[in-house]
Amino acid sequence: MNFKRTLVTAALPYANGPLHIGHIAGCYLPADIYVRYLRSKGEDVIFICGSDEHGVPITIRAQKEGTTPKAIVDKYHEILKNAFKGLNISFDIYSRTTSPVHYQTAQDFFRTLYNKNVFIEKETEQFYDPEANQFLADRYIIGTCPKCGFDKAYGDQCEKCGTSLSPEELINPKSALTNATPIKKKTKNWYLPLDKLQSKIANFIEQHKHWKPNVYGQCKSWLESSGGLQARAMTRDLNWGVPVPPEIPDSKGKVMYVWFDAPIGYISATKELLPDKWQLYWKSPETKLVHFIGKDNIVFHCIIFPAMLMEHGEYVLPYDVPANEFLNLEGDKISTSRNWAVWVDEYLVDFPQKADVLRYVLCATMPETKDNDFTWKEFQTRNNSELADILGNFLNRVIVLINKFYDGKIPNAGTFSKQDMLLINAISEAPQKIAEKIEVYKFRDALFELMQLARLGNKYLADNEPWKKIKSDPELVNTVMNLSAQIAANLAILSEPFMPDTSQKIFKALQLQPLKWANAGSIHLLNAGHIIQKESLILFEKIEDKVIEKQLEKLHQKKSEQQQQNPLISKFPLKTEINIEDFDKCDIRVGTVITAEKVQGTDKLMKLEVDLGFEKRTIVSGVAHCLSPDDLINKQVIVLANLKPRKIRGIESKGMILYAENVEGKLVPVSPHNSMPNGSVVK
Ligand code: B3M
Ligand code: ZN
Repeated sequence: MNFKRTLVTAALPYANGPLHIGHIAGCYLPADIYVRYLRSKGEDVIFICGSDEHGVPITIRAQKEGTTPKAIVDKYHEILKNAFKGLNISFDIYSRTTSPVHYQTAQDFFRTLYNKNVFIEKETEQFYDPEANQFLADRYIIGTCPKCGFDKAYGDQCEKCGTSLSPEELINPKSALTNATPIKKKTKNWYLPLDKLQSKIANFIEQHKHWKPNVYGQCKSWLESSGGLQARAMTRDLNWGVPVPPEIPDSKGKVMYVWFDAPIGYISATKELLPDKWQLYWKSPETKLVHFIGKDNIVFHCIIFPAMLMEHGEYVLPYDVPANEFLNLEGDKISTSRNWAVWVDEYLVDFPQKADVLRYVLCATMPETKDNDFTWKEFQTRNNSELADILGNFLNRVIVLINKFYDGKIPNAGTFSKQDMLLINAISEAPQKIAEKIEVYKFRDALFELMQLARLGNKYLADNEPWKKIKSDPELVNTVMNLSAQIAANLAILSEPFMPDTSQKIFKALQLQPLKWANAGSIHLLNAGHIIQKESLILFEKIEDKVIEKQLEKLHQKKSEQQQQNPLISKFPLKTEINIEDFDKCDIRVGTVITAEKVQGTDKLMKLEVDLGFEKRTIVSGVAHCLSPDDLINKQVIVLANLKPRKIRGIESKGMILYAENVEGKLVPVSPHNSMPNGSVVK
């Protein structure tokens, strides 16, 4: 395929929270490196992004903070935009899906599909809040989780045990809006019949075998999942979203499903950027459309959005969808709700002028083929022993030595030795080596190749020791310093996609106008006699241990603050870690309560007789204020059987029965899920 231009999109982040390093490594940084590289090559490329401002989580956040969805998205749109800017993510436009252009574009799109009879209309019963007079999204229904008993589970998921739920499964469901008991009410919605489009989509996927294996594999498994693709509702009964075009019958109160309007946001943003030329990018087969996303967005970009585009008929389809896996943090999954994250806006405050360090480290640890881990220790090591010791050190030596030996003037190169020729060859090959990797989205390898050039430069200086030979062999030193300066200029060009600030600083130190990719590979970028900057060039300062320790402290402190907000954790703080050996010392068994009676003259004590299979035991439990003997008699319980016997109110208690306790102090005996022989061990 011969493409004339590239349209690069990066997933539109939800405007309901700030950006963390996982977002950057997963999607925005690879996209930015790719785009900067294409720009440097002089290709026709545009880079599109914006805030995704619809969806139920935004309305929930608004409700929690006692404000409007509009106020939430306004706030986070600015935060997101500034974070991207601070990291030099070079979108040509960072738009938003509440823009008028977007409403119009999304409505036109919907209208076209509607008029082409693409949708099927379906009437279903949905939960409805009779007090608020509105339908309730699954997230808006709160009740008790049937799996774990958590009483604030959402209609789509229990955040306590992670089970995904449907609102029907909740025990005692209530509306999050008014606390009313929801009723079922009929409603009509428009569905995209993915089932009917299955073979068309399968065909499309088959034509894209070049996709990264993780992406292609996920698509295949969706297509092959039992029953194949299912029709999906593209509208919702909500009051936050792009309204379904009003002329469509029964459209009142309906908005588009957020995953319908969001990808259309790519088109709207292009329109906003290029009101006269946007069609060139979206409606020409000569456009290479590339979506950068995280792995949780694959189905939407590889199946649903292409299906929408195909059915619409006027637009190009994605050529590639290079999705990354997830980045973890210090061995644990990044989580907004647990505040386990490194937030970009905070990083930019704590590490001013160090956007490139984060870009470098995130690129080097990018989760390209599998999940990967970010640690602050590695951040420090990569900064100190790679950026500072290799790249920074080489460039500073070049600047300092040229000033010292030649008063800042680039010397003439003399005749080249065999080693020089090898070096010249390596310089000429470097741009292609890096380019090849970038073009197949292997950004870590590309970065490695870039650093190889700096390593080579360092080695060249170390081997030739110009600081020793300047008197004895000035001829040789002239050549060495000329070529070293040429490497520096090459590094300025080739580092630009990865570390744009650094690239600029090198150009400035060399007193060169920025050059482009096509210039790289040459050893004639700096003419003899050209004058460079006088001052030394400190590109990267070492990061000290205490700086890293502070970040780690901050991370753990935030997490524990978050946990403290959980009433159970503040009432019962987590105990210190134990070994499996510690646990193994406990002999825990299943038993059945035979008799139970309150101990006379006490409020809390209950005397129980428990059958452990091999013997019967008397055990005293402090539960009489919560439980009656009938709650226990004939019930199976769990007993800590090797607890040293102790006398309680004159009764010898041999062991301890295990109970679960909640914040209010309510106690419930723990028992095996299914009946088990008495004496069975718990481990
Ligand atoms: N806002 C999901 C996400 O941030 C979503 C991406 C939309 S891309 C069109 O995971
Ligand atoms: Zn649960």
